[in-house]
Amino acid sequence: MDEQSVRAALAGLPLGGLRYYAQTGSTNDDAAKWLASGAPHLALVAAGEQTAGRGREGRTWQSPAGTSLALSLVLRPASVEQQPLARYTALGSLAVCSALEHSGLSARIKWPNDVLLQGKKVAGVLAEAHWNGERLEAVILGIGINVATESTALAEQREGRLRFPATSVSAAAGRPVERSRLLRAVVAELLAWQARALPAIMTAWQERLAFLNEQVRIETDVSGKAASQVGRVLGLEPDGSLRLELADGAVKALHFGEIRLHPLETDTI
Ligand code: BT5
Repeated sequence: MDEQSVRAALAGLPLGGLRYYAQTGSTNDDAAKWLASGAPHLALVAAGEQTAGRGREGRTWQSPAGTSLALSLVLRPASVEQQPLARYTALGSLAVCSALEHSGLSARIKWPNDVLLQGKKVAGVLAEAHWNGERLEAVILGIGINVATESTALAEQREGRLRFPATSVSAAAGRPVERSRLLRAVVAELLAWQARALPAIMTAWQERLAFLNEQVRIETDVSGKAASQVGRVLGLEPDGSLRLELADGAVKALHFGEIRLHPLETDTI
């Protein structure tokens, strides 16, 4: 995948602009720099490899060369629009799910931001808000996808141990999947989903929610104080919080933040 093939793959899509790097630190950082110099709505940064890819809360994300997709889309909200930040993360996961569904794969969203195929993480989403005082200037929506089968072994090698079992699109599909085709499908879906209204996004998110009606372990780490609890996933609140039924029957809404979710049977780190 080079600049020419990326531009050809994305031809005709109504992007605000496109920058491609064969290798970069982090496409979210590139998009932030672009934003500072006036990146338009729907400006896209894509890279063939990231050397300093970022996950949530200071964690790292591996995008090994030749095997994965790394992209970041700039979304500038209309000035009157006040939407929960969760919406943007949902856009990213939904776009990946829809693109995979076109290839006959059934993806699920592990709340809040992971895309799973066959119960394993295939993609991660990092939505970062950029404020101008009180005003939300833009959200940079970053997506990393494991495409080739080697991507997960390479990621594991570099990370040590992954926080959650990982897979790739090619491994789940049982055949090699071309990165530029998947890139086009994901970007086309991103453009479609970002134009949809909040209720449609929330419904689609809930329909793809992993572990619905299943028991999960929730780990929180608030100011260095770790806690763990078990509950059954009931669904989503209108603002994208996760509705959970605890062992004593109490129903609790979990907000975005320092939360980790694991299914009980594959409890990992
Ligand atoms: C995420 O964070 O899953 C969000 C990842 C977002 C990456 C994209 S790539 C384009 C854009 N530019 C960036 O710099 N970032 C975005 P989180 O839920 O915090 O998961 C991070 C954890 O996933 C790490 O601690 C690792 O254990 C694990 N991990 C790292 N690389 C992985 C990979 N390739 N596949 C599966 N798991 C991985």
